[in-house]
Amino acid sequence: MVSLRDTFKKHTGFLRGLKLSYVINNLLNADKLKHNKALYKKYGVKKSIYAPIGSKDFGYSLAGGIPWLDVPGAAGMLPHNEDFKKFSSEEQQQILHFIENGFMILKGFYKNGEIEKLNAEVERLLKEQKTGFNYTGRKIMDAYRFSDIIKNGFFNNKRLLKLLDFIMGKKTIPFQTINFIKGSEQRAHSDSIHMTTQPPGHLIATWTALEQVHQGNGPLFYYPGSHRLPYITTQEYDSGNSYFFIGKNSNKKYEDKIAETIKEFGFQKKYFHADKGDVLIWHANLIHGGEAITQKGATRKSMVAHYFCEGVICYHEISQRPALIG
Ligand SMILES: O=C(O)CCC(=O)C(=O)O
Repeated sequence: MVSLRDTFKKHTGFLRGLKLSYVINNLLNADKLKHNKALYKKYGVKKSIYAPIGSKDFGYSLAGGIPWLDVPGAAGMLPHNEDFKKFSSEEQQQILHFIENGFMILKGFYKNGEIEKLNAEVERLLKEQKTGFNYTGRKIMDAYRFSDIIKNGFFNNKRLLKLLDFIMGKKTIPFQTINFIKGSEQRAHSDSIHMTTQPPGHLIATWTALEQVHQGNGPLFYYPGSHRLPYITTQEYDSGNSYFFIGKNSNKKYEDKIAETIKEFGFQKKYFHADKGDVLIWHANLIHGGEAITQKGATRKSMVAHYFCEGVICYHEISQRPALIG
């Protein structure tokens, strides 16, 4: 007999393409959208907070300002900034590196013992079926919801949040975590198409190595300097979106567009060959992805965390959904 769960699974592809399913989900999560009432007013968006939303609703407006470190000349101002002076000289160098390249690396940010605790937590949550892999088969979403160690030790880590708030020049809001056991093998993309803000660029992400990462187990890759490209939205490629539907191949076409852009600008691919406990922080618009796994059966335990900023509209440009926050 076909179970309800199987029927749902069979149709999730269709439901994910139907804007109405998100509207229903938005209504069911009204509490996580209520902050948008004031924000829509602030940014002049004249639509319901439950309705689909996308870059078309804003035009190309930068009203509200771009992040302070994206403003030309930011690097020259930093040495005079009192809060900047409080970071260690290694962190200061990395912040300057972030401005220029769109990413920074914090070697040994976490101790081995902390990482071992985190790995044990993820294993326990999987074993107890408190969490599992999402539809991609690779991503464990929001494990922090079931574990104080993941939430307080990593996602909301005070030292990390202080740094992120400084980089963004605004208070950051922890949004989601993604744990990987194997490499993602995800094509090159920028997070700004998946987690979008108005004004643009108010998202930041951290990537933590939970074991050693080398060329064989599908390292994270990235293109230094690509964060300076204009933000690519569904208006810059043929998304196939219509009034009722999200284009069936919108994500693939987006990734094709990014592949073309990398070629056109000649960006150089780099890999993050990390040690356990190293953290890489990337800019909302840095192009990155997961390299192919060439060592059969190799694991690549890692955790990504995404942070939005307070006071901006947060949404998902590909699926045209407002972000549920809280
Ligand atoms: O960890 C990876 O392989 C890539 C992760 C990624 O691209 C993302 O979370 O945006």
